Amino acid sequence: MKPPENITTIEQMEADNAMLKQNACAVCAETYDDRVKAQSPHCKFGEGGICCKNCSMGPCRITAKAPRGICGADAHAIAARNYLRSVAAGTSSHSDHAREILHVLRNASPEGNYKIRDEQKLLSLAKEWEVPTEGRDIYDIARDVADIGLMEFGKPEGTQRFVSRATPERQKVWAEQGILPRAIDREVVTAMHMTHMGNTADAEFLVRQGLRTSIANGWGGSMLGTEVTDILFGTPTVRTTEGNLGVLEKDMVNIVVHGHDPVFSEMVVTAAEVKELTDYAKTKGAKGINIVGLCCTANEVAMRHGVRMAGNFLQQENAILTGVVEMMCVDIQCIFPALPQLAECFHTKFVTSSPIARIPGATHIEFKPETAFQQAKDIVKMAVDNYQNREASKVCIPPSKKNAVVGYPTEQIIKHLDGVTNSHVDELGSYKPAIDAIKAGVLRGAVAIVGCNNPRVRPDYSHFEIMKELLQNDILIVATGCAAQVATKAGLLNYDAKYYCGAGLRRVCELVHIPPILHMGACVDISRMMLLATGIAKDWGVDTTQIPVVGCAPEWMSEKAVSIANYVVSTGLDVYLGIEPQVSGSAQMMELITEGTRKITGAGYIINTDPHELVKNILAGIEAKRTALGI
Ligand code: CUV
Ligand code: SF4
Repeated sequence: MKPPENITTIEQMEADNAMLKQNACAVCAETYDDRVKAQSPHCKFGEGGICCKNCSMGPCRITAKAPRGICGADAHAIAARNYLRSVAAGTSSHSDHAREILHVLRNASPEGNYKIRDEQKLLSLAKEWEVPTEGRDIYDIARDVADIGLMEFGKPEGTQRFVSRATPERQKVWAEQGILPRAIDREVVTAMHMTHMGNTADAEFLVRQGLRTSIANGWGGSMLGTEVTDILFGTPTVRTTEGNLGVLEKDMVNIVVHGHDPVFSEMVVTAAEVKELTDYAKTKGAKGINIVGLCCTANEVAMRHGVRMAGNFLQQENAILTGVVEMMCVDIQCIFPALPQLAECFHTKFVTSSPIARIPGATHIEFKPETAFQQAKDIVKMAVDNYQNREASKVCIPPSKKNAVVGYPTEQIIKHLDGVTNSHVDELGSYKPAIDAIKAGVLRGAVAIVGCNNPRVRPDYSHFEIMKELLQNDILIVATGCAAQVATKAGLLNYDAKYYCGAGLRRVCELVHIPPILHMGACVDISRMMLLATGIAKDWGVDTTQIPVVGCAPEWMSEKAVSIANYVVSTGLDVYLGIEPQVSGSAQMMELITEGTRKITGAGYIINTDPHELVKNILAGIEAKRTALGI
């Protein structure tokens, strides 16, 4: 049987890229693969994590001849300090993003630009935090909830509130191991302090602080980000959309929203629907305005509005190379500084909006919540005005696009498990049907596939191969971030993907009417995955570390991913990595991240750069968990 039309191949995906590369050559534009060549071979010291520049006696590089830095720090101390700094940066990124959104919630008002869309979620968070709700205005409650959320960043004592959502066993582990996170800022600052010249040189304690700092992300900043985004913009529900560069339209004004913070992209999406602007686009000869997303912003707006997804991380240059993007507007994180220069080879306007992501060559329009809607309308108008500058000779849109079903937060997953006819979503739902299917062996387990794509390996290929093979082996997949978008581009997010599934998984998908890969959102929404695993474990009556559920980041690249991998391990779930963390210059660090953390949290990394081998590792890991559970 040949694959259904809705599923593509890696070769087709690569052919699209090659076509756009030709367009780049035609305008003499440089792209990431040129820079990969220029940067190769990579610096061995950096790769192994054994270059230290934490003080100006250095930089110090560790070799056989020079096994210690000037201060005496060895390879283990240096690699561990660098690693902890990555965790701190990743935690900061997700958490600072969440903090911005909390400020928006704090200032939300019925007359303002931002309103409360999910009152239910706000009320249940208020209840969890013991904020009085009886007879109060919803916006007053929002302000109190936001204030408490903001205190999570800097409160002088206590630990992160959301850790109480973890299994009791997990909370005990964290407390006993001394890794319960205090205020988010405190953990990041402690990490920076510990890694200052002349502080901690014992790798194990740096790894422990990495776990603690990461829990402040997964069970702190990221979880706050997800909750508050749902409150402000609505908890996602299932909807159908499309993905890949074929969503760009030849005869429409194309605007790409790229980045992470929905406070910006939500407003641009809303502005693009304003009749006055779509009419204006028509006066300029376009058929309308086409908003598409890129990177995690794509996930956010697809899940809440069905906005189509242009692609993932390594497709950001490709979007501009199509020659039909009137404007790319970005907020924060994962944005190539190369983009303004590339945009100059075309008519594309490149707009930055955040004071913390300024890029030379960009048009900067600082986005403010108070003036958001007007600013978004101005931005959209600017894109419309740019339509007439498009050069027909430079247009090249790969036709590829696939249908995708998106929008599976935990609330939605429970609802499906309850039976599609039962439309209410409340706390009474349970994961029992999924647990029964796992116990019966119809499903062997579940894997969360997350993270970026990366030219260190054949981009998207690792994701694609791992997904297909896991489906064949009756493993349900949940996906976020750029991984979810590989699934989108490949056609694996639609019901036809059951073509790849083993008999058991196919039966489950048909029974509860889900695609075999569930799109759970953006990278901050990996917090949803932690709650999913926790919900399953609680309903099972075991700890998270016992269930046959693991994480996998086949092509991760960012510091956020390092922080995520750490909080997933802290939650007790093994993490399978297709890219090696930059600590290989220290045998002790390699041991600590693969085995050492098991003694602390019960989980660790399994690293294999060959996707097929990694799948074997995952399957073996899942079967071992099953055996231990006696199923
Ligand atoms: Ni935040 S972190 S490339 S966009 S998943 Fe995509 Fe997701 Fe990695 Fe960035
Ligand atoms: Fe070298 Fe030590 Fe300074 Fe690092 S902290 S640069 S190892 S002297």
